[in-house]
Amino acid sequence: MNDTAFEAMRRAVVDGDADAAAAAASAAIAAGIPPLVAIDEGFMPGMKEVGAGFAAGDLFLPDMMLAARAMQRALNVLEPELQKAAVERAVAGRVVIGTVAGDIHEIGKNLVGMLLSTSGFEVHDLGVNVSPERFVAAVQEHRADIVGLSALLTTTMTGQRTIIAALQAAGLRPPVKVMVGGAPVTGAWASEIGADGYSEDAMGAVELAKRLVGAGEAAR
Ligand code: B12
Repeated sequence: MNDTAFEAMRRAVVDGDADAAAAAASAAIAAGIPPLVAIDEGFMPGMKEVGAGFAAGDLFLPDMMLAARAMQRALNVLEPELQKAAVERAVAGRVVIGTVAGDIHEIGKNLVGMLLSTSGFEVHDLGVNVSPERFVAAVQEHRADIVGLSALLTTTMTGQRTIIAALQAAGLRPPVKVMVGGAPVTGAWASEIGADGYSEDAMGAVELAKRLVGAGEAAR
């Protein structure tokens, strides 16, 4: 039964059909499928397929745009379910998150922000195409514990290094921790640029953020 539901989710993203994606997300909720399972096993495979099709030259930019719109609609439907799972608790930490300059990919960043927020973090999402100066100003304004930097392009991931340097130059590092992510980002890259951590997905990002806040407190 779930296989049919996951297939409908995958199909909706591949077809770039936002209405079908929203309907598949609602159906998942009605069937009691946990939202994160729907995302990982239903919608994400569709997104990966579209990315691979684009890389192979079988799909084009408009296909990726429609797929992204469909996935975002599904996330919007699932978000209240994720919120329901959240419990009221003291703020776990303050996070400033954004996609680096030159990069407009936002779905992964949105998902990470959403899960951090349902896990008790105060999240300030700066959006996409964010300059190093804006990151620095937001960290100061919100007294952030952690900065999350998303980059989906091999050409923009170098922006993560620039932002770390800008935070350093502003005298914010340490204590502010930096976590990085996005499809081309790896643990090795995170170490190379002096980030405090990397995660390949949103659940991992939450665990990482908790660890980083714990480490920050221990050092104080
Ligand atoms: C959708 C999409 C788009 C959409 C984005 C729309 C939107 N509103 O976000 C549009 C159409 C705009 C787009 C444009 C382009 N794209 Co595009 N896109 C994609 C696609 C298909 C899916 C990305 C996505 O949303 N995935 C779903 C989310 C949930 O996954 P995610 O982003 O990876 O995020 C997860 C993790 O990475 C991690 N994570 C993400 N951020 C963070 C941050 C932190 C702090 C942490 C800890 C973790 C973390 O957690 C997330 C949740 O699990 C990918 C293919 C792929 N496999 O990634 C190509 C892809 C990223 N795009 C690609 C390219 C080439 C482009 C363009 C240059 C195309 C062009 N010729 O114009 C432009 C660039 C535009 C720009 N300047 O940014 C290439 C990149 C190649 C490369 N190595 O650099 C890819 C890999 C496709 C491919 N296989 O060729 N794209």
